[in-house]
Amino acid sequence: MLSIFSEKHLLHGGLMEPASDHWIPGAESPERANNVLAAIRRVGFGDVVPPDEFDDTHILAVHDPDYVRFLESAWDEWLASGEQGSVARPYAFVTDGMRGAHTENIYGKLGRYAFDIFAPIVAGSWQAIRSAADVAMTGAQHIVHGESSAFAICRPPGHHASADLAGGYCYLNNCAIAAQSMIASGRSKVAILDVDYHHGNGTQSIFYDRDDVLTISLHADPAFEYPYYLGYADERGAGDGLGYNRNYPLARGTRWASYCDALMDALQRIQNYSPDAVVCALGLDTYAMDPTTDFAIQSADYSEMGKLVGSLDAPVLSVLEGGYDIDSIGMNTVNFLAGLRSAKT
Ligand code: SP5
Ligand code: ZN
Repeated sequence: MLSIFSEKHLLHGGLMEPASDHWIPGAESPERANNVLAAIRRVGFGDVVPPDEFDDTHILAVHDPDYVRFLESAWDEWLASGEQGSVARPYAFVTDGMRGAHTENIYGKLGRYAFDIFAPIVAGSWQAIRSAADVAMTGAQHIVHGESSAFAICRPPGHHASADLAGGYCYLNNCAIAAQSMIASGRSKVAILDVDYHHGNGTQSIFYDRDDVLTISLHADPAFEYPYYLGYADERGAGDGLGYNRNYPLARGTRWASYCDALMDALQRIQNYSPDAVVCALGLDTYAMDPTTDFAIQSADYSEMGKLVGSLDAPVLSVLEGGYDIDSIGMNTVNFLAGLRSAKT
């Protein structure tokens, strides 16, 4: 199976994040993608290639053009405003009844285009963000050209990013961009299966009123876990999209047995949809030892997970999302991909 990787992800790094009364190293670190790449090389899993460069067409089909231009210019605008330091981070956000569109202040814009404080911008962020979208689109093109599987090593991740909001370490929605590029290449139906520990709120929002992209997410119940405000079972889509979104909120401490039951139900729904292609938002933060989450999936379970996803009667593009146990993210990713590949051959 071909993997796509861009060194430019390194330009988005050195970040810290708040933990109660102090700052800690950001969980979404460059080491994550580096360790995934190293594991793929170590086991000789397949070729790794750099991304092709695409224009903005598919990005602008799922994101607000003003938002995309803001991400691109935010660092320069922040510097031009006279700020000093290495990180631009929002802290004031637009809520109902407030007017988001009017401010010209850089912090006003940072907050207008984010829903939390976990998507800061540093000097090289845009280059990494934009390259991750190219990584995803390159993977999508391999699927369109007839490959049965491919793996996009995207960093930063994307599934929390909506049409015009960054958050949860995400800026551009790599999975949504990949799915959109497949649609633009003539696939009439694409399914996105999100197995990250957190609800794929951005992906859900982007496709909520569409029936050409089925969105399904298995995740920790937002009643107790981030992102709290979306990801409940009664969110089923709207308008043309009614019936084309499905959420599987799962309990704290979920183990493979019950995860597998939910996954089989999700896979049956995808099979009933008979998509031309599947995009799997591959978060490894369901892992039992992940320092930031509370599920109990074991390393060997990822092989089974990959086999089940690979049993779908459609090609599968896997796209890296979360996963914060640095020592095991590589092994767990390779286990998933090897399981998937074994089902495809
Ligand atoms: C792509 C992805 O997996 N994003 C995850 C973003 C989750 N961010 C949550 C931040 C939580 C901050 N830590 C709170 C500690 C409470 N004990
Ligand atoms: Zn996650």
